[in-house]
Amino acid sequence: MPMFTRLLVTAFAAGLTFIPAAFAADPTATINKVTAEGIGEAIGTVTVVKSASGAVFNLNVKGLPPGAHGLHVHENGACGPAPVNGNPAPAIAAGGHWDSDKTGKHAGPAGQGHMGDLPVLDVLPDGTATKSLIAPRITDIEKVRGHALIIHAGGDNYADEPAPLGGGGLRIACGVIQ
Ligand SMILES: [Cu+2]
Repeated sequence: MPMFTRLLVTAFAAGLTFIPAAFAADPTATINKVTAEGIGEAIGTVTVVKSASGAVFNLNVKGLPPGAHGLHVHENGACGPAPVNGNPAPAIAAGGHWDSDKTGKHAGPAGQGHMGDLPVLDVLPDGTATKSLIAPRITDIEKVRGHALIIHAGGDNYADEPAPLGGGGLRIACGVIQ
């Protein structure tokens, strides 16, 4: 076989060896601050990994107000502002909570509501949070790709009462999971 052809065959065989492995990186997102004006500075990352207990959201963020914050996977892979009652509001483009089972209810990570209901994110007094949070019902981590991770201004009581969607209110940070 001529050298040129032999090289091609060798390269093709090597390609066949590697392509099926597909370099399947875990789902990940850069998280940015969000305001009514748009998408702001990057404040950290999330990577989603599989475990026997469900999907694990490994968060590493900074620059947030200390305390408890509602944390959810929202439906759309977008973080831009959009009008609410005529006024622009942060990250409305992300849509509502990711609700793949069409439950229409917010029930927290252990409940039978939105698939995107995650554990509350506790931010330290210095504004940082480095956490591994488990979503027991998300068994296929590939399904979180194309959705947005949202951090809310307020906490989350894992219910729609007394306030809808856990009461977290405004969206303060967002990242599109890819
Ligand atoms: Cu949310």
